[in-house]
Amino acid sequence: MSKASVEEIKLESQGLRGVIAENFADAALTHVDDAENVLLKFHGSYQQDDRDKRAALTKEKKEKAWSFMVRSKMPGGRITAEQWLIHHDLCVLSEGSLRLTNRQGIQLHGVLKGNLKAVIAGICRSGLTTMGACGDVVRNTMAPAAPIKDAARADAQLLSEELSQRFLWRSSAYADIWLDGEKIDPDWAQVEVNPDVRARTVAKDEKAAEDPIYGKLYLPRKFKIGIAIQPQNDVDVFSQDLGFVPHLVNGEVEGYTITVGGGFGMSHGQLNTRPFLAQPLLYVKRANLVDAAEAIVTTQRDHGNRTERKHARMKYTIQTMGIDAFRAEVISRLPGIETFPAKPIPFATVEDNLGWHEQGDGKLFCAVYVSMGRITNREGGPQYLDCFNEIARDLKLPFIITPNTNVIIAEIAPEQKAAVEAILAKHAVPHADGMTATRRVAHACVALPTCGLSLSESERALPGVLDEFDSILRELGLENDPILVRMTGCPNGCGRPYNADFGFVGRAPNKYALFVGGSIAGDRLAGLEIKSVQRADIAATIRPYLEAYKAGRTAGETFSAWFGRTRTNGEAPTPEQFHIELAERAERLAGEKVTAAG
Ligand code: SRM
Ligand code: SF4
Repeated sequence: MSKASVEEIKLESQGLRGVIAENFADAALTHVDDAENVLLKFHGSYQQDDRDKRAALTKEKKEKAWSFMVRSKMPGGRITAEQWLIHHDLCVLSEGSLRLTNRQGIQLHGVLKGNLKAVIAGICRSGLTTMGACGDVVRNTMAPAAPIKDAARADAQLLSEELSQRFLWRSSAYADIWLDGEKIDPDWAQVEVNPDVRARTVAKDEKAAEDPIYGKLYLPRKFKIGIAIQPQNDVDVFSQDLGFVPHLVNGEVEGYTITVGGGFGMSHGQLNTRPFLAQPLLYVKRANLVDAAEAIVTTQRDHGNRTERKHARMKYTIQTMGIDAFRAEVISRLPGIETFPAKPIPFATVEDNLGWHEQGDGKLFCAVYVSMGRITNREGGPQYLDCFNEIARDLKLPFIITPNTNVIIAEIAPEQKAAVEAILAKHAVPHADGMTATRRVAHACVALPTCGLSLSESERALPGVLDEFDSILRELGLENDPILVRMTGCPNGCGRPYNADFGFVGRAPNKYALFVGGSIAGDRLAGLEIKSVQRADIAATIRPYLEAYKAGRTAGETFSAWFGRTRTNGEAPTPEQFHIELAERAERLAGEKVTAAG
């Protein structure tokens, strides 16, 4: 019998139920089969194996070291002290650390099959959820991290909660499998949108019924939403399937510009796959925004490619339909709702506001740098696990996970500042002030040893690469210049490398494709500069770029602006530039000219 496709698995799953419960009830099974693994993603978990052990186990003809990754969702990265403490305590049922994600979620790795139910139930009882953290549905909604009390930020956070609520999948399978049927709505699913919406979307017992938004087939592929407030693009809004940017009139949010079609996954050498930045679609008044989001999600549901998963993201749907036809389709799904042309949305940076800041209501927040988003106690280094545990336990302060995988400690009364500082110092948590601007904003995806798709190291490699960057930057006096470096272990692009100044994309062990020429504002794609750089050659490879920048920049010019001015004429890379390195392309073009002339 041929292997069922993902579409068939979804269709036959009875509301994403499958036989997950039976699989987990059978203690003799060490892992689940492919179909159950597909469904498990919608519940917020991935089956993985320890790749550090894989080769030795294979050699000994032993089974892989199976375990599960569990991903918690929290719109805008908001997590209370109690919820943090619950995640902290759940670490004992995992490999022992928490991994902050660059979509403001939290992952636990290495959860054994027998512990998965307890971990998911624990997260749900904390008031958060893992439902829809992965799978072909709307994922965790991102929102600006900084808890500054102003109208735009308050509304962006509320919107992220409304969107999360609207796009939760509806089936009792989740409660039945993980919570023994108990209904637990996460805190943010209690937000009232309006009575009609609430009545339609609140969790119901719909055992085999069709999901009101997703139908029986759910979406063709994952779907990501982010909200950004100018000029800070911390959520990397142009990398999202669907982005929102608020506009204020008389100090109140009047409406949002909507962007669509961002997405970063590609495959090395497969010319029909590539990253895209989102493009403007419409401007919509605030009251109609969640409905507009639903019109876009259902357009993708109905027009997305369901035969080729590599072409199923909304970025390809828009390329196939054309942005004008896509817009017309969305508008046709919004009868009676007025839409307007998108407004300009210039941004300045994707950075977090690291360090201490005022919230604007008399309280303070402190954004703490977390190396590679890994909350662990490092031998001879920062004791992140103990530090945040103590702050949550003793000071009861809420946290916010940032899109650059750092932690904001929020709602700090001025008289608590010294206590926070003391706990950070006691646990050797570094202050971002002494760091290069590059280190402050750099990010790597998880990759080895847990990610089944990684081709090279990323989280474990970037700190060393940053040491090399740091030493060149300090030597050249560029330590305060914002130069965006990102790394991923494979071309799927989880570390968002394709809009960085320098993006390292894993090809093979110790080998990276080098993309150069994105932008610190996240609004320009980088092109493939060198197909394969050995890990050991990275420092020598980047040095000439930094030297040329130092020599050629005008006063105050960022690396991104300099590269655009001198190397690409400010133009985005052509589609083929994601696959063919610049030198090779230049040669080929020169060859074509010779042929044409001859
Ligand atoms: Fe991702 C798959 C980790 C953000 C694009 N991503 C994966 C998996 C689940 C591997 C797998 O499918 O077996 C990784 C689990 C590794 C592990 O061991 O933990 C994984 N992705 C991550 C995280 C944890 C990286 C991080 O360092 O933070 C991020 C989780 C965010 C979250 O909380 O939901 C994460 N992934 C991203 C992003 C960035 C973003 O969303 O802002 C992208 C690029 C944007 C995009 O989606 O286009 C991204 N991940 C992918 C893709 C490529 C999708 C595509 O369109 O081709 C895959 C592979 C896939 O879906 O087939 C993937
Ligand atoms: Fe894994 Fe690749 Fe994503 Fe990194 S980019 S986490 S290696 S899928």
